[in-house]
Amino acid sequence: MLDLKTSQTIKENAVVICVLTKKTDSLNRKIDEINRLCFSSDLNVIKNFHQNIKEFNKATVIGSGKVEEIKQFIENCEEIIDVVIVDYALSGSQMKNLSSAFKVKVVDRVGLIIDIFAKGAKSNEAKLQVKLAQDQYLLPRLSQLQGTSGRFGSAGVGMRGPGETKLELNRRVLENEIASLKKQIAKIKNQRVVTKKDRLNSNLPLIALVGYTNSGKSSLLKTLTKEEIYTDDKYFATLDTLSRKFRFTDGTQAILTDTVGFISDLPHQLVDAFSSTLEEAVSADLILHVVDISLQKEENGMKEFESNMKVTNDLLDSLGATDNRIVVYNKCDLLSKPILLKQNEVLISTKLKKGIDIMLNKIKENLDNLN
Ligand SMILES: Nc1nc2c(ncn2[C@@H]2O[C@H](COP(=O)(O)OP(=O)(O)OP(=O)(O)O)[C@@H](O)[C@H]2O)c(=O)[nH]1
Ligand SMILES: [Mg+2]
Repeated sequence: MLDLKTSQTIKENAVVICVLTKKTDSLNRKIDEINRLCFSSDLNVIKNFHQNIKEFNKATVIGSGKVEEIKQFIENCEEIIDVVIVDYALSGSQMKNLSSAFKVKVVDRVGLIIDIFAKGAKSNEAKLQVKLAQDQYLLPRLSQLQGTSGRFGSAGVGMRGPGETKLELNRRVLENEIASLKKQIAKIKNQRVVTKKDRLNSNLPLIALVGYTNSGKSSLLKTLTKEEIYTDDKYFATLDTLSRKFRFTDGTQAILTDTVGFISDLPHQLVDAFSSTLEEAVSADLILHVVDISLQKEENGMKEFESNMKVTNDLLDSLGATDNRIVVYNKCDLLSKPILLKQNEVLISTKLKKGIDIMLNKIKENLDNLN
């Protein structure tokens, strides 16, 4: 069995199954994204399989022929396959059935994303939030997953970090822990409200950097504040809300807040668990919606950056965020053609430090209009 303590240095081999359920699902985009999630979780993808689901199989999601094909591949593969990643939200019994068929552990999209969060959580608050998400993910699956951990077990990835010993727990203990975690998170949230009031007393406007994961939010904060801020070409590099004061050239100041990135089908357990963090970001006076404009590949009538924007806007709307938003198209250094901009849009490159002054003028103008 993989030693979880050293799992950051050992790469597990994975087989990926991409499940397409809607006509509008774009295969290449979905495969790209799930592979990037695997990369962000230090998995080594050996092979990708996919299936268009027409008749939904309740027991295994994918059809029995596909299960057999993948089983054969795993058995005959030269590499030892440690895990099968299914790009779909599986129930506990579906996970168990697939795991028994493949004889390796099976992890779904939700488990994989929670796992990336578990590995990246640094602050006490982020750790508590991830633990809550893990517990809420595990609770409805507990009875199926109990006793199945280990080499051929269902759980593994998705259960690292704070919650890795959970399978020994019973339902009652887990429920108590969930209640206690919620209390602890609420307490931190209250402390934050006080801190925020202090800020509001100082009358500084709050600007939140929001957007799809890997769009360049932290890079922009780094460029603006000239501070050492962690950025990485991996999904979910940032898990903690980070706020910094910023001074405009006329001497006025604002508070800039960087936060966790969005992704399509962001697990609801994570949205719930991180709600206090997200609320803080979305209660800002102005939202800078950072977009990776280099994602120009078009499928099913929509460019990738456009569908990422839709995911972000939908989540912002559902969280009740202000519609005072400026769209910051980042990574323009990777664009081969110029693009037309609307009134509330700017084009920048944090890499080449291009367009930053124009963006700052737009932000200043927007904030001045709020007063
Ligand atoms: N070419 C290019 N790359 C950029 C630019 N801005 C950021 N990047 C790269 O994009 C990757 C993601 O940047 P981050 O700033 O970590 O993105 P983020 O939005 O904070 O991502 P998460 O925290 O994971 O949600 C990094 O590898 C950056 O170096 C840019 O203007 N041009
Ligand atoms: Mg970041």
